[in-house]
Amino acid sequence: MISKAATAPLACCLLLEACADVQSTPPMAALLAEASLQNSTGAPVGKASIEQRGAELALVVNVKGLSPGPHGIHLHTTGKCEAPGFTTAGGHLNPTSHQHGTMNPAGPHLGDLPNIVVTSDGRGSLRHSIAGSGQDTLANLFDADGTALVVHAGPDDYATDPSGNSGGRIACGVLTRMR
Ligand SMILES: [Cu+2]
Ligand SMILES: [Zn+2]
Repeated sequence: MISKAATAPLACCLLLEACADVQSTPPMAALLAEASLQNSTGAPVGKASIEQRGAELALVVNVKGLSPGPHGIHLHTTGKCEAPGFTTAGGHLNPTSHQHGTMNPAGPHLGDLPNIVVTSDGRGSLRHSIAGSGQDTLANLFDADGTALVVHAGPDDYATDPSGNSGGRIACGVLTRMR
């Protein structure tokens, strides 16, 4: 027969374990911002969003109707997308005055992202954690002139300043803050 004294620590232990499980469940993702991407003729080619999960800010991108292969994609300094060239979006978001690219010893820009890979059906997706602490990054993303997400014709080499030699701008979307 098991005494009460022996079962009590067991029950206590189970209870603690249950609590630990609850605490280790990731917090709910909150939708912070959205962007609708358009190509050089103004046609819709996908969507992007920024989700906050605890201290993590994640950029989620889904594109369609683009040419297959890897494409450079970045956060640019100005939330203005004027087709066809999208030069109104400015350069890469770069509040710390670094050079371009994760493989550049003097890089990267805050706005630098891994290439988005488009498959033969013209679709591609990307999920990437944006560097830096949540509050600083939010302040940089949603400054007075906003931020745009820009997709390029070719792949980013992650090293060549100022834009990774990724070619022309083929799609653009303005990030709009939701909350
Ligand atoms: Cu770019
Ligand atoms: Zn860059």
